[in-house]
Amino acid sequence: MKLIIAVVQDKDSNRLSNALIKSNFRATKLASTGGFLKAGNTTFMIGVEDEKIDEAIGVIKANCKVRDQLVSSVSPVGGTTDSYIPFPIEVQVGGAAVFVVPVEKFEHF
Ligand code: 2BA
Ligand code: 2BA
Repeated sequence: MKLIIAVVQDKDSNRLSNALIKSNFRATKLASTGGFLKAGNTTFMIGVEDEKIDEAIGVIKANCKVRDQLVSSVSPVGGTTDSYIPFPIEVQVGGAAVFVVPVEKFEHF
């Protein structure tokens, strides 16, 4: 068995939940926060039998979109650190960051 940990955008989380149920995958959703954007995202923990890993990742891929997002950043004016002006930068937020980790033991009672 493996545990899939998938960080996805909040906008995709309901669609992904429904798709996982439809494909008969069990999952747990955790509210999380991106370290860089400091905005909410959703982390799915999906316990899956080894032979179903690719299918589960396929469901994630099909339901999570890449999006561009503007972030306000600050930069020193004129190279000094005396004054800062905010300016927008665009980052591409991925559809999902997916980790697959081995599960030593799974008990369910
Ligand atoms: P839920 O996903 O809210 O599921 C609550 C209960 O609903 C489940 O109890 C199960 O009896 C039923 N259920 C879930 N998915 C189903 C489906 N596709 N078809 C029919 N019935 C379904 P438990 O199996 O005892 O799970 C309790 C909670 O533990 C789950 O809450 C979920 O948050 C977590 N969980 C269970 N198995 C998991 C797994 N393989 N990976 C990740 N989280 C899991
Ligand atoms: P955030 O940390 O809020 O990052 C959002 C997006 O900002 C990232 O999208 C990336 O395009 C950009 N970004 C992040 N750190 C950056 C940096 N130091 N410099 C420039 N741009 C940066 P994704 O890479 O698709 O990541 C989306 C979310 O997935 C992340 O939200 C984070 O919560 C999670 N994530 C991504 N890689 C991870 C990793 N290696 N470990 C744990 N979580 C990860």
